[in-house]
Amino acid sequence: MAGRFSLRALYALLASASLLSILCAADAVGDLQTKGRAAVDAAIATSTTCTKDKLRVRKEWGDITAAEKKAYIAAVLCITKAPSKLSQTTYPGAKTRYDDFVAIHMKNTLSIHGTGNFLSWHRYFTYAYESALRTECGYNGTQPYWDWGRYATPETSPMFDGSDTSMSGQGEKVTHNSNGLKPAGNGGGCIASGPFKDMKVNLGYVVFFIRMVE
Ligand SMILES: [Cu+2]
Repeated sequence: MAGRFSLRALYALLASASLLSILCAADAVGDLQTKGRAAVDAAIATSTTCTKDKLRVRKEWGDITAAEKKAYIAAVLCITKAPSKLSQTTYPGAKTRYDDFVAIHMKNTLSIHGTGNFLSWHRYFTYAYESALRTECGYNGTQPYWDWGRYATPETSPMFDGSDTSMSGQGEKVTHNSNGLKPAGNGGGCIASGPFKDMKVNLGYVVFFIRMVE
């Protein structure tokens, strides 16, 4: 029995190590994208409404140029400064156009998470945000994504290295007790580097909203 268990454990270990090596050696997201592209091209070939010029190909942050990163960052900074378009009666906390997206997500949190429409809702939400960057902030690119499996150390990755082509650096080290949402520790302070270090956040933790309806 013990011998059988050991063999099983060894097999499981080898299988997971093998899967891990596949995921690490190949870019799993890139691979999926490459394989899916043939299906997209086939659909475009037979469609009169879905044409190649409308195709938006999203790329991983590490795969886009410094100029593309800066164009995206400029568009996000633009949307954080543009005024809200939502009803101030219904959404008094939304001050900027960026806040509009946060507010809509907060208001719908209980019906779009842990539900069957999770993927479709967030897919459309991402499309709407990407479209707002393009039509309201002059952005010509697509919404970049983060393939977090590529980077063993986030702090040195192109996404979070704190450079002017990153989304931010590490937060300041602040010794704090648990507030019920984040554990006690030495971190979690304001972002001190990168293009968004001075970004003002107008809407807070969704946990307060959840507590209100409980
Ligand atoms: Cu969500």
